[in-house]
Amino acid sequence: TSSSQQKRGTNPFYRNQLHQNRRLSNMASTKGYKLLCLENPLLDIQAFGNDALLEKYGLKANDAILADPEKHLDLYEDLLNNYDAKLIAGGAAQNTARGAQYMLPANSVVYLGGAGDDKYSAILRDACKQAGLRVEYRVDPKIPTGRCGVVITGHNRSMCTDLGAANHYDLEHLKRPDIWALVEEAEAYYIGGYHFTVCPPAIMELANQAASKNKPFILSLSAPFIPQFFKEPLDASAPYWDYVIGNETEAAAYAESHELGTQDVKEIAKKLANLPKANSQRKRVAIITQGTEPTLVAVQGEDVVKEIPVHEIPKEKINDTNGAGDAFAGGFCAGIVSGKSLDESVDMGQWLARLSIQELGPSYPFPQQTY
Ligand code: 26A
Repeated sequence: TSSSQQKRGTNPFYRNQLHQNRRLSNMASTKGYKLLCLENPLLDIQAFGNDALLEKYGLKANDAILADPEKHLDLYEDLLNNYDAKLIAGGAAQNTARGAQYMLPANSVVYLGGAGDDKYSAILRDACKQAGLRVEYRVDPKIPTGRCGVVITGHNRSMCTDLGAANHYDLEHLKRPDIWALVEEAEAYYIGGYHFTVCPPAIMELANQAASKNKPFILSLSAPFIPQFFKEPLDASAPYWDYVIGNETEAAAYAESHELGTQDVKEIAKKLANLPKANSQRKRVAIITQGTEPTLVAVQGEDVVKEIPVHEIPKEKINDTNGAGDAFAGGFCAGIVSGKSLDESVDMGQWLARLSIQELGPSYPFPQQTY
C-alpha cells in the first residue's frame, strides 16, 4: 500500500482523481438547489374583513403597502382579536419558492431573507420544511419577524406589511461563504421585487452573478408601488432581467412611472421585453398575468405578443386569490429551471395558481398533486 500511496501522491492521474473526488463530495452538500430565491419572509395574519375595517386603517380593497407606524400597527392585533385571523406562511417570493419546490424534485429550491428568532419565524421554518424548501434566514436576534396583515373582502385582498427583521437583510449574509456557495451552485435566480425596499445591493450581486455565468435572472415586479416609488433601484436591475413577471396593474404602474405613453398591456409587455440588456446570450421575456384573462408573453425582438389562456376554475371553488401571482411565478420558475419551453413554463405557472386559489392564503394543496 505504501507504494500505491506514493503513486497517488506523485502520479498526476491519481492526483486529479483525488481532487475530483474531493470536489464531488464538496458538491454533494449544496448540489441540487437549482433555484435560489431572495426576498422578505413574512408571516401573514389573514382574515376575512369588511369595508369598515379597511376604512379604519385607510386601506384600499386591493393593494399592497408598507405599514405606516403611525397608522397601521394596531391592525395586526385587531385582525387576531376581532376577525379570527389565521397565521399563514407568506412573503411573496417565499410563496413562490415553496411553489416551485412543490413542482420540482426534492432539494431543488433554496430561499434567502431576513427573519427574527421568535414564534413567527418558527412557524415559517416549519411551513417551509414541510414544503421541502431549504431556507437560509439572516437571523436578527433583536428584531421580530416581519408580518403582513391581509384583509380579504370578496375577491380583493389588502396587504399591509411591517417588515421587521426582513428589512435587515444584508450583503454580509449573502457573502457568507456557506451562503455564497449556494449562490454559485444555483442555476437560476428569482427575486421578489418587494426586496427593492430592503437591499438592492444583494439583488445586484445576484444579477451580476447571473449575467456573468449566463444563468437566468427572473424578477417579479411584485406590486404597483415598486415601479412607482422604487424606480431607481428597479431600473438599475433592468438590464439583467431575463424574465420579468408582473400583473396588469403592476404593468400599468410601470408604464406610468416610466412615461411609456401607453396603457395597452401588450405594448407595455413589448417595451419591457425590449429594454437594453446586459447578457445578450438570452432574449428577454416579459410575462404579464391578467387574472382570469389570458397571460401575455412578449419576447425581445419579436413583434407578436402571445396570449395564453388561463386554467379555468368554477367561481365557487375559489377560496381566496391571495398568493395567486406568487404561485404563478413558482410554477413558471419550476418550468424554466427544468428546461421546459416558455409555453409549458407559463402553463405550469397557471396550473399552480389554479391550485393555490383553492387554498386559504398563499398555500398549496396537501396531499401533493402532480402536474
Ligand atoms: C415589502 N412588502 C410590502 C412585502 C410584501 C409581501 N412580501 C414581501 N414584501 N407585502 C405583501 N407580501 C406578501 O405577498 C403575498 C401575496 O402575494 C404577503 O406576505 C403574501 O403572502
